[in-house]
Amino acid sequence: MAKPPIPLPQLIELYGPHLNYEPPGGWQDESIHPADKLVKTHCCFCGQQCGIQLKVRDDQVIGFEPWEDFPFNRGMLCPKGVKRYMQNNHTDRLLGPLLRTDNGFNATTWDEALDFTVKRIREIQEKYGKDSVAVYGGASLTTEKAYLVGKFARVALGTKHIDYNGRLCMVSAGTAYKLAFGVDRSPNPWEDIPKAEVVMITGSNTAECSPITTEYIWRMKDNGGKLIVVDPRMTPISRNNDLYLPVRPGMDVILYMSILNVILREGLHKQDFIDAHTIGFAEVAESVKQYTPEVAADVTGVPPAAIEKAALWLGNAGAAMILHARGVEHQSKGVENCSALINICLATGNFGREGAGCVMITGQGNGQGGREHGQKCDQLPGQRSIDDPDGRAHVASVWGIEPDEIPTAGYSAMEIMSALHSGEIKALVSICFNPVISLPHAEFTKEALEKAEFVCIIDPFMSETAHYADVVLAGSLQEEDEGVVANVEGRVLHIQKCVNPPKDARVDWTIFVDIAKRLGREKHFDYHSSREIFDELREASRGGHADYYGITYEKIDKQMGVFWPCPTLDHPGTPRLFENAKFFHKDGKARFMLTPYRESGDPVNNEFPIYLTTGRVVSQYLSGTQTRRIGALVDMYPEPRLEIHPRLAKQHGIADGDWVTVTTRRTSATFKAMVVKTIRPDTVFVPYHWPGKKSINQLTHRTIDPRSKIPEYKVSACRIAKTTDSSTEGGSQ
Ligand SMILES: Nc1nc2c(c(=O)[nH]1)N[C@H]1C(S)=C(S)[C@@H](COP(=O)(O)OP(=O)(O)OC[C@H]3O[C@@H](n4cnc5c(=O)[nH]c(N)nc54)[C@H](O)[C@@H]3O)O[C@H]1N2
Ligand SMILES: Nc1nc2c(c(=O)[nH]1)N[C@H]1C(S)=C(S)[C@@H](COP(=O)(O)OP(=O)(O)OC[C@H]3O[C@@H](n4cnc5c(=O)[nH]c(N)nc54)[C@H](O)[C@@H]3O)O[C@H]1N2
Ligand code: SF4
Ligand SMILES: [Mo]
Repeated sequence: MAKPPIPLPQLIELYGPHLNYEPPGGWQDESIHPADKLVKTHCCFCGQQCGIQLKVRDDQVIGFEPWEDFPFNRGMLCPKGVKRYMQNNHTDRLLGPLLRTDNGFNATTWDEALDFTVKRIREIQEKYGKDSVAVYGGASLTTEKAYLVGKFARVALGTKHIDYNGRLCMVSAGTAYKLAFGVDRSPNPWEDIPKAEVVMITGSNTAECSPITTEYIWRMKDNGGKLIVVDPRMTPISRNNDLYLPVRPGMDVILYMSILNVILREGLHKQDFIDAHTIGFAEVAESVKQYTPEVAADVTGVPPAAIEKAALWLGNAGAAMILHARGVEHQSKGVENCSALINICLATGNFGREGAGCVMITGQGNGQGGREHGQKCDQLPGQRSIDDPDGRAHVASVWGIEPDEIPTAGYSAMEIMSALHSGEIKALVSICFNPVISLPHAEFTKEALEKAEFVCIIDPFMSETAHYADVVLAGSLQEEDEGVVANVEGRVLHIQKCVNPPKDARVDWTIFVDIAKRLGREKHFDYHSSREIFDELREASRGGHADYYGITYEKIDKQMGVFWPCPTLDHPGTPRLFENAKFFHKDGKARFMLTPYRESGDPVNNEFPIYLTTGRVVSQYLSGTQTRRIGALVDMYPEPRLEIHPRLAKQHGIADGDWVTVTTRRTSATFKAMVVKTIRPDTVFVPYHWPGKKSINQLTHRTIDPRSKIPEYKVSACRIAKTTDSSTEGGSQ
């Protein structure tokens, strides 16, 4: 029977008065409330993983100091980093487990919540088989937790269906990099960026989403380098660019093939490098012949002269870098887009040297580390393929089981939600993931969760997805446990435990250990600290591409981070991959990949003539569960606005601040217009951090890239109309 969502419970009624520490003079007022200690750790939000010192008093985070010695951000922080300390004591923190009843959620004991969870898992698995229970993990978790979630699914539950929210994020890049190089990591340390003569940034709102990277770009410009920006919107990074290519959403691959066309036409490719270090050039060279700048201009909306200029700059540079993010990856041809960028860098010999490379700007806090050690449906620790017999044997020996006991590859995140919707999967255990807001076509997600026979959510906050749960387990925040993460560069960092979780909330990994014990698998989950999990992970990753064996907490502290692979204890780590153009495929060579154009899964036509694209703003983070609770951030950008060009606005009689109804093939929603000259006149943009009627994911579609399985958030087709009725706007659920 379908179970409807329960509205937000009154947490005060459930838990009684909160433990909050809110000094009258403000948390930052040192004279009134001096800190007990300053802890050097990292920001919990994006993949930049800025170093920060958190101020702690009475087991509460009360403020911060910059950490100027940490080399990546040298004390700099963005608005989210500055305010992140406010989440630790927030009145909305879940302070213990909750159970669904006929009258809403009731507070309960951990024993009761965990016993019930295990009872339901057992009943469902006995009735429908092991694979009827799926697990969702997340890339805000430390690597220890991410590793444990993968092991928990396969060893404690015995299910093959385990995947994570990074599936909505960098997987197109990951797939393309594995195909080209045999490994999934940005090849360059960020210190390479200022050394490039030309940098092309595409599909990245760098200044708002990877703010510290902006400073590396300015340094490149100060050194005399040139900046090319490709985006349907002129975001803040393009205010100082030397060349701007206003690509039409979803047409990237043609633009990049055209750039390669000009490079080859002008003979700017490096034939010696291509012959010595790559495979597949001839087919790719042939495939780009048809995309002259004139042909490409018609489709992409980028003038031929701009394509020529970009190609000449990239082709003539002694060292060039391409940086890309979700703008190219969130497409049903996200893999092709990334491969086309890699092809440009391979053809121009831009790998394995300072200031030369193609790099993805990983988004989530532990987006890199979270995708290396087995919470992906097709992967085992060390970035091993789950199909690789040697890898399975190695991991099984570390886990103390037979290789055959490790399930085969299961469904990806989107496919798990589809299988919940169709009834093939009956139950979901989800940590650190808020699919009701973050998956496309929200109505479908809600239907799927209502159909599920059992949903268990582990989160520090009552996320919108937790409203659909049978059990909500109060988990921990990043500052409440020790562990490691890997930043955008592949630099492994040490997260310090600053405080304990409040009241009866628990450190995440202990929850999995307790469930595993109740399932009779205690032998395989006998951990007493994060360090013990890390030590096992080091062994499990040993010999894989993402080899962590030589990394220790102490070494990270001493070196301010260790870049993987790091195979032995005396190995210093590997900041730049592919030195001397040696790639990770067995023959050491990189692969050119063919990148044929395909139509978007939601094409524009007469009925839906406008492109809708979605993304972020600087003050909010992802589904907003954390940042929508921090008033100072909410004030910066309180609600989603629809960015629209004055020309398109005029055609529809829309002025700045008017209500606009946007309709896609799914449904309609209403947003306030923000008329700006910085967006293509055939495209509108809405950020996605809000729930309910403010959620743009009501309108997006579920087409996925066939190889990476990423949704096409960046390309939908819509029509718009001015409305005076804002009744479809607002509301929370
Ligand atoms: N403030 C803030 N920072 C964040 C996050 C956050 O939520 N808030 N999240 C983090 C995470 S998980 C991620 S993944 C990153 C995301 O970081 P980004 O990828 O930089 O951010 P997005 O806003 O998703 O999209 C990037 C750009 O793609 C452009 N774009 C849209 N369609 C197309 C297209 O068809 N082609 C091209 N070339 N570009 C297109 C958009 O206009 C946008 O400027 O940010 C991380 N940092
Ligand atoms: N339309 C549109 N949709 C998008 C995107 C887009 O550009 N456009 N971007 C996509 C991208 S790139 C991403 S990464 C996804 C992100 O989408 P989600 O992963 O769903 O978003 P988060 O807000 O990270 O949700 C994570 C949940 O984990 C909880 N959490 C945070 N830290 C911890 C922890 O340490 N322990 C536990 N137990 N819980 C924790 C938070 O409270 C939150 O409820 O959204 C995707 N959705
Ligand atoms: S959100 Fe990202 S850029 Fe901002 S302070 Fe945190 S880690 Fe740094
Ligand atoms: Mo992301």
